[in-house]
Amino acid sequence: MTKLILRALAGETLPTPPIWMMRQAGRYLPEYRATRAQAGDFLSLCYNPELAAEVTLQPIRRYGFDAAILFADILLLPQALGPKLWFETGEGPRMETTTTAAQVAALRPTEAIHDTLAPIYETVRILARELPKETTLIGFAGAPWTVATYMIAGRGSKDQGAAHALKAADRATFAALINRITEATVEYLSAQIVAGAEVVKLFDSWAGSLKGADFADFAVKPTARIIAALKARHPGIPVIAFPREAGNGYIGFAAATGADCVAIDNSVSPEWAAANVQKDGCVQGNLAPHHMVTGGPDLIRETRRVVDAFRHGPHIFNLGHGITPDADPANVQLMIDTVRGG
Ligand code: 1CP
Repeated sequence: MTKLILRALAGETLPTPPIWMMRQAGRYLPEYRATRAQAGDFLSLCYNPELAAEVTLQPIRRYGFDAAILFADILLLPQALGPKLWFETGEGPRMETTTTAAQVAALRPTEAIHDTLAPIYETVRILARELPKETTLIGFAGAPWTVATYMIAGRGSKDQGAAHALKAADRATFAALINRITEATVEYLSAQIVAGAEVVKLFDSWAGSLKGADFADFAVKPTARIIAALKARHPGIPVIAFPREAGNGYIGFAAATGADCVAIDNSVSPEWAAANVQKDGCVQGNLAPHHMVTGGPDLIRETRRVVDAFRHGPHIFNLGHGITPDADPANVQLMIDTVRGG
C-alpha cells in the first residue's frame, strides 16, 4: 500500500503528513470559475461527469494534493429522494421542505436514487481512471442529521432551528426521516465505492448543535449504522467522519462509530485534539481556513503548529472547514510548502 492517505488511515505515523483541503475545487480557483461558467450553473456542473471530473482534477494538477474529493454536493442525495433542489444566486441552496409524516412516507424508495445519481458514479469512474497513481480518491455524503437540517428548513440556517423544532414536536417523524436518509446514504456511498472511491467521508457540518442524548441518537448512531453497513459490504473501506464543532463529542467518536479517522474543525486546538482524539487513531485537520485569505507569517506559524501537534500519531493535514471563495491560491501553495518542506 503506497498511497500516503491510505497509510495514515491504516494508523501509520508518517514523517510528513499527507495533505488535501476541504472545498479544494472551488471558487477561489480561476480555472474552477471558468469550468463552472461553461457548465452554466452549479447543479449542471455536478451532474456533468466530464466537467465535474475536470474541476476535481484542477487542484490536483495545480498543487499535487495527496487526495482528490469527488466534486458533488451533500444535497444531491436528498434531491434524489424527491424534493426539488435549486440554488439562489448569491444566497445558497433552496429545497422543497419535508416536515410531515406524509411527506416522509412520500419520499422516493431508496433503490430509485440511482436514476438521479448515475452521473455522480460516472464522475467517480472517470476519476478512478485519470487520477495520478499516488492520489487517493475520496467519495462523500452528508451525515443524516446535516442532510435532514436542509430537508426540514428548505435551506441552510445558522442554528438549525427548524430541525430542532420538528425533533421536539414530532420525534417519530423526525426519526423516520433520519432513518430514510441513513438507508439511502448507505446505498449512495456503496455505489461510489463500487465506482472507484477508495475512501468515503461523512460531513456532519451541523453536528455541533446536537447536545447530550441528541448527539448520541442523531450524530453517533446514524454514522455508526452507515459505517457498519459499508464495512460489511466493502471490507476494509476506510471512512472519515467529520462531526463539525462536536467539541467534547470528538472524544471517543471513532470508537463509537467505527470511523477510521475523525476530522477536526478549528474551534478546538490541535494540542487538545492530539491529546484527546488522536490518542485513539488517525485525525484530519485542523488549520483555520482564514489563513488561506490572510497568508504571511501567521499562516506559516499556525501550519507548523498543526503539523507539530499531530506529529506523534497518524495525521492527514487539512483545514478545519472548507476554503472560502476569497482565498488567495498563492497562500494554498505556501501552506503546502510549509507542510512538506518544514
Ligand atoms: O460554485 C458555487 O457557487 C457553489 C459552491 C459549492 C461548492 C463548490 C457548493 C454549494 N457545494 C460545493 C461543492 C461541495 N460541497 C463539495 C465538493 C468537494 C470539495 O471540494 O470539497 C463538498 C464536499 C460539499 C459538501 C457540502 N455541501 C457541505 C458539507 C461541508 C461543509 O462545507 O460544511 C454542505 C453543508 C453543503 C451544502 C452547500 N452546498 C453549497 C453551499 C454554498 C452549501 C452551504 C449552504 C449553507 O450555507 O448552509
